[in-house]
Amino acid sequence: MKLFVYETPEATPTDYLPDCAVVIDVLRATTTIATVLAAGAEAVQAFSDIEELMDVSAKWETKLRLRAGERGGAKVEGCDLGNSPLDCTCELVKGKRFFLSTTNGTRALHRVENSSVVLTAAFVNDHSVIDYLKQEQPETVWLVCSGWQGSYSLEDTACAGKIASLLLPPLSHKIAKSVGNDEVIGAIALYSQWQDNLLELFHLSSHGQRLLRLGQTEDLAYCAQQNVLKVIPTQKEPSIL
Ligand code: 3SL
Repeated sequence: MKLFVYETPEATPTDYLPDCAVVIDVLRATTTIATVLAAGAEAVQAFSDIEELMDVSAKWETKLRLRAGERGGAKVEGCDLGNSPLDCTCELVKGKRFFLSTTNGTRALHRVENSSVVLTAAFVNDHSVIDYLKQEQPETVWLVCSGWQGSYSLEDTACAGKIASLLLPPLSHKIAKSVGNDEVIGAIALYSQWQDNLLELFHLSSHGQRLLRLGQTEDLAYCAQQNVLKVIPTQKEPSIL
């Protein structure tokens, strides 16, 4: 397996795709996706564009759908929900299609949707994704961080670092063949530094600060949990997990 970390979707190559792309948006899109699927949703359908979400979901029976839209951290008017995983209870989502559009996470998914296998990961389901990768051993794996509007985000890169550190043997020149780019080493270093204090890292991060200003303190604590959901969100057709 050769592992690459991309710190933003924009940093991914445009002339080829990997055998497996893992999209990461810890705060909060991929945490929400894992939560919704673990709670029994029929599927998550992701959109970059809110208008397209509204048009496609309009063809769905009202009681069998939920529309979730977030921009700048806040709920989009006209949607049933924003992007808080804490709203996604079994009672609400079970059996429904979850139509989702967020600022960065759904855009990152769109970027790699034609890869042979597309998964999403967050800290809440990290071990499920790691176990899948260990078992399937795809030849090339991209860990694609969603970042924030083209810039780096600490929480996504830390999650990529955890996945990389548990997939690779201890770092030394002997594993250079498995390390696709220097970002892999940087991500592992970030995770190693903060692994026992992820919540503090989230409070320090720019998007964590944005969510705190919006009163989403409990969301940060939820998203900082590790390995609490046994779910591997896997794309079934482009943008549908
Ligand atoms: O950017 C995104 O895709 C969202 O996850 C951002 S938020 O956490 O919902 O504000």
